[in-house]
Amino acid sequence: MRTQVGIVGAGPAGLMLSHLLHLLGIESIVIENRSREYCEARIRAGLIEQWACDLLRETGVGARMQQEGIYHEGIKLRFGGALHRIDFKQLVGKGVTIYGQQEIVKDLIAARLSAGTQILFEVEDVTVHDLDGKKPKIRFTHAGKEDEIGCDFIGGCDGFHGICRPSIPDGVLTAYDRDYPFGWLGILSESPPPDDELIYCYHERGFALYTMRSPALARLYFQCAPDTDIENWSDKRIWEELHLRLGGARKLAEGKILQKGITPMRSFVTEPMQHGRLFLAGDSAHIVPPTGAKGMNLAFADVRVLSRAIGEFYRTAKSEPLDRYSETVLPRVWKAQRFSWWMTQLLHRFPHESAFDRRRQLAELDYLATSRAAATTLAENYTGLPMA
Ligand code: RFL
Ligand code: PHB
Repeated sequence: MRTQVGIVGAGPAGLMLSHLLHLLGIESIVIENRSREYCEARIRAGLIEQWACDLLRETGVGARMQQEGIYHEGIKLRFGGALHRIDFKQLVGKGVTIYGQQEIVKDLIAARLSAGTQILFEVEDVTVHDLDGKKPKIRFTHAGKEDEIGCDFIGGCDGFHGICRPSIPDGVLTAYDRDYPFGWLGILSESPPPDDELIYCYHERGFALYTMRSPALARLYFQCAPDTDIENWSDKRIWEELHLRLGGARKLAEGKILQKGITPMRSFVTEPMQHGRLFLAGDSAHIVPPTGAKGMNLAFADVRVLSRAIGEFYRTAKSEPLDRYSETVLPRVWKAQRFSWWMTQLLHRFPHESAFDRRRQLAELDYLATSRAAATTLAENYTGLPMA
């Protein structure tokens, strides 16, 4: 098989890269080690920054998001027994949209397939080769047969546990990371969300987040120990914990728990995000803790830059924008890292914190609730910094 850009991974990064390249008249093939059903059912992100909604709409894959997404003009912070609203609209004139990542994945897969792009699901034994030369290759097994894609460029969009980043020779990449001493236990419940906006809850028992997927589907998370075994959390125990953390601010309707899981919390960046003709995008190059809701948005920001740089290469034969890919995207990556870390340290309980640390967190929350300058900083970052 031969194509212009071989893409490893059919998550938001890989699918959006293929989509944007198609709009520039550039061919790609996407390979994915999971099944289509698995990719379309994997529950993850929910919150999309305004520029990313515009990108989906402007590139013709936003129709269902426009219909079914829930637009939010603010969020609520809960601490000290009260709710405090941060009004994004008033502060920065922007908002965010709640629309499940798996719905975006469904919309992107449908668009790719209807345009005739090949997506090979359930591939195995993926390896990448000749990254330093002009004709890199991807080898894999599909339907029991060994196969190879010869291409001009490889999009390494295979997430944090993928094979692309580890295929870059030793000594090229520098990793910057931080693990957090907690995880999030998340559920999807057939029940109305407690509020029509997201509530970020600071609580003695640990952080909780109340979000949603629709007026009848709540998505609820709470901070848990990093080694928590989901088997030890019966539905009854989960609801008890959620009631305790919401602490009477809102009535929390219980419903059937459709899905539950634990998310580890990590900050990670690799620099550079490229080697030869392999370009990393999305979670394969960086991970943020979900508190700032930035991961999928960053994946879209990366591939927006990468697709344009590849477009420029085919249009003018200039490789300079591709050479500068990491340099171009990393400032945004690091600002999202900073914001995600800041939201995380502000709202969670840490094992070795002191009474001083708790007082400092409360003072910062109070500052956010009472200072227009502080709230504007939160609103500007949360709704998405301007795109270059
Ligand atoms: P993905 O989504 O992990 O996709 C990578 C794809 O590559 C496949 N793959 C391979 N394919 C072929 N060969 C191999 N060897 C392969 N190895 C892996 C995988 O099966 C997969 O299909 O990475 P991508 O595309 O970079 O997208 C990143 C986002 O998924 C991630 O950043 C977000 O989900 C993060 N995130 C959030 N981001 C937001 O922007 N807003 C949010 O509100 C938000 N909330 C969240 C989140 C992530 C969460 N969890 C579960 C980690 C909430 C949670 C709880
Ligand atoms: C979600 O809706 O899943 C979501 C929203 C905001 C976050 C994290 C997750 O910060």
